[in-house]
Parts: sequence; C-alpha cells; structure tokens
Amino acid sequence: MILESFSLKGKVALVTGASYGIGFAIASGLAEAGATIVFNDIKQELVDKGIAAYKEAGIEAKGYVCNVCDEEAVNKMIAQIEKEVGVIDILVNNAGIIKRIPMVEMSAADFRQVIDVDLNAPFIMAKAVIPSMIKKGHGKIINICSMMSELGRETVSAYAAAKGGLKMLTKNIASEYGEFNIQCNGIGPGYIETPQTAPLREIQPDGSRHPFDQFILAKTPANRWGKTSDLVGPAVFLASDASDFVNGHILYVDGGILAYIGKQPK
Ligand code: NAP
Ligand code: GCO
Repeated sequence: MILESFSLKGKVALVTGASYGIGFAIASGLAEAGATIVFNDIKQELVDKGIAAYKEAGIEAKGYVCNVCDEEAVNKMIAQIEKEVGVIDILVNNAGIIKRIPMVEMSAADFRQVIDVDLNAPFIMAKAVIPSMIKKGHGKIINICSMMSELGRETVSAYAAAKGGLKMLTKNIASEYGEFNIQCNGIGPGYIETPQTAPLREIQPDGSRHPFDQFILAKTPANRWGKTSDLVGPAVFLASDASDFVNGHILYVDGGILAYIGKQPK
C-alpha cells in the first residue's frame, strides 16, 4: 500500500534545535506520521518551552539539553536516548545559526562559530547515530540545507559556506553508507517565516514592507514567503520508506526561487 510507505509508526525521530521554528514544525509532522519525537536545544528553558508546545499539540516529545557542537555531549545524549527511548531511526539536522555581517568585517571567530553549528555539528550528529543505524539495518538522515547551498548573497559568507558544505556532506554520507540501507538527503528551504528571518521582514518606520521582503517576493514565483508547514510533507517523505531509493538528494522547498530569474520590470 503506497500510503503505508509514508507511515513512521514505530520509528524514533531526533530533530535538533526543535523547540520552535522549522525544527518544531518538522518534528510535529513526523509525529503526525507516527514517529516518536525526541528533540534537543541548547538551553533548558528552551527545551521546557518546546516540551510544553509539543504537549499543547498533543505530542509527547522528549527533550534534551545539548549543544550540538559538543561531540562529548552529543555522544552522551545519543546514548541516553538509546537507553530511554530507543535507537534513532530518523535524524533531522535542523539546529542552525546565521550571522549577517559583510565578510571583510566578519571576525574569524564569528565565521568559525557559524561553520561549527551549521556544518561541524551535523557531522558530529550523523557520526553519532550511524553505527546504531547500521546495526539496525536502516536509517534516515535529513540535513536542513538552504538556498545558500546553491547561491550566495551579501553578508552571509559563513552561512553559505556552511550550507554549501552541508550539501556535500549529505552527498558523501549517502555515498559512504548507502550500502547499509541508510539514506541521507537534504531539504533546502527557501525564505521561510521564522525568528531567524524576522529581521528581513520587519515593517519599516513608514509602514512599508522591508526592502528585502519585497525583493524575495519578486524572486519567488509563489509570490509569498514560505511557512514552516510547507516543509512538513517533504520531511515526512524523506523520513519514510517511500524515499528508500532517494539518496544524496537536496529537495528544495523554495516556492520556485531557484528556478526563476525574478519578476521582470513592468
Ligand atoms: P531558528 O528559528 O533560529 O531556530 C534554530 C534553532 O536551533 C533554535 O532552537 C536554536 O536554539 C537552535 N540552535 C542553535 N544553535 C544550537 C546549538 N549549538 N545546539 C543546539 N541547538 C541550537 O531557525 P529556523 O529558521 O527555524 O531554521 C532552522 C534551520 O533551517 C536552520 O538550520 C536554518 O539554517 C535552516 N533554514 C532556515 C530558513 C529560513 O528561511 N528560516 C531557510 C533555509 C534554511 P537557540 O534559540 O538557543 O539559538
Ligand atoms: C538570509 C536568510 C537565508 C535563509 C535561508 C534561505 O539572510 O539570506 O536568512 O539565508 O535563512 O537560508 O534558504
């Protein structure tokens, strides 16, 4: 039954940085498809906030405080999850940061911090879950990439470098572990309404839309910003048996931005 192949019943899904935003939406969708949800965030109060939000959505999620950049803490968390919940079947590397600074003004420390969270951490997380996935005979890893895995723009050099690297890490995990029935794919969201992009959508003092907001609308055939809910179906697909022969693919969920030169002047 084709619909059965989208079910996540009996699966344990870990979504990083999922107290709110894209991670929360994806985790909620995976739960709706039947998965048991585990998530982490960097601060206890965020984890508590997340647990309350999942509860309100009718989801009994388990939350852990863990900085995904800290390999020792990650390995400890994975061991704790395997003991308390079960082996992780689905890992969504969602936790991420961005620093919008012109490159020549950006400190090496700032550059390194973005690379650490957005690229090194997905490596650490994947390395921690793959051995048990191999033993179990299957696994799904979904890396949350970006349009900046393909394109650059002013002030996001570190972020684009990290997300470009994350695209290639995705392809490499697929190449190295596909033989163990592990599929590693990416989701490349376009411009989505979350706290991370709130500064780009601020209403101007004169009440007009932020110039960047208008720019994105002109670049998006769908003529709207994405919602976190737009990412849920693609995530359920890539987390389910329905995508068992999809590997090393970045699924762009961007309203068509990457296909479009931009609205022509009237
Ligand atoms: P967000 O609102 O900033 O949420 C990011 C989450 O990750 C927060 O809960 C954050 O916790 C957590 N986090 C950050 N650093 C962490 C660390 N070291 N360890 C554990 N958790 C950490 O971002 P978002 O917009 O939902 O984006 C989620 C993912 O989608 C990111 O990878 C982002 O790059 C990607 N993405 C976003 C868009 C978009 O338009 N929004 C588009 C493409 C891709 P704190 O609150 O404590 O920082
Ligand atoms: C930016 C935005 C983007 C989005 C996303 C686009 O400053 O350009 O934050 O980077 O977050 O990654 O796919």
